[in-house]
Amino acid sequence: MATAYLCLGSNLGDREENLRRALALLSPKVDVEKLSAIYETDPVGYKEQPLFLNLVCRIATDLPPDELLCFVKKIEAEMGRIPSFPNAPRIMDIDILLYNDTIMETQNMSIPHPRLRDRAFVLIPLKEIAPDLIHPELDKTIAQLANDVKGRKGVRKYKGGFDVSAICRRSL
Ligand code: PH2
Ligand code: MG
Ligand code: MG
Repeated sequence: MATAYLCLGSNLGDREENLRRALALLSPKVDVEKLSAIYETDPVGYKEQPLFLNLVCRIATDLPPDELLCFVKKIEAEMGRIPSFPNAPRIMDIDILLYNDTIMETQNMSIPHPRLRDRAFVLIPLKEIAPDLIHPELDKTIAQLANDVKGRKGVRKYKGGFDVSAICRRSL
């Protein structure tokens, strides 16, 4: 079994329901072990689009990285995501942040996620569930990276949110 971390994001349609549905679709191939809170976040990159809801989860899986990527892409497509320009609004985006201590780069994916280090909307939720985790390339903890990242004001705890215990028994 491998341990990996995923970031989920949605800024179209019923964002909360989209997160809930994506988490449900991840099992049974992926065991969602731990979930952050949901955060409402200012769009990064292309700014003229709705606010995102983001969360991060820790998963256990037997899928190797390339199969995990195929699996999450399939969920995005099943949920109605239409391929568009980079950073475009989306019903669902599922990014693989970390996979064990793996450092790898292929045509389709890089692990750790190359923009993890710059993104407050990833680092702040990730710090909530894995503050002491070491980024295998940067040799810094997630807490250190989250405390130093720019744009922290653009990441706010979301007031709504579903009962995570229904999805994940070991969540916060
Ligand atoms: N995803 C992006 C680009 N910008 N901004 C926020 N706040 N949240 C995201 O999930 C996000 C983004 C590309 O995947
Ligand atoms: Mg993304
Ligand atoms: Mg993506």
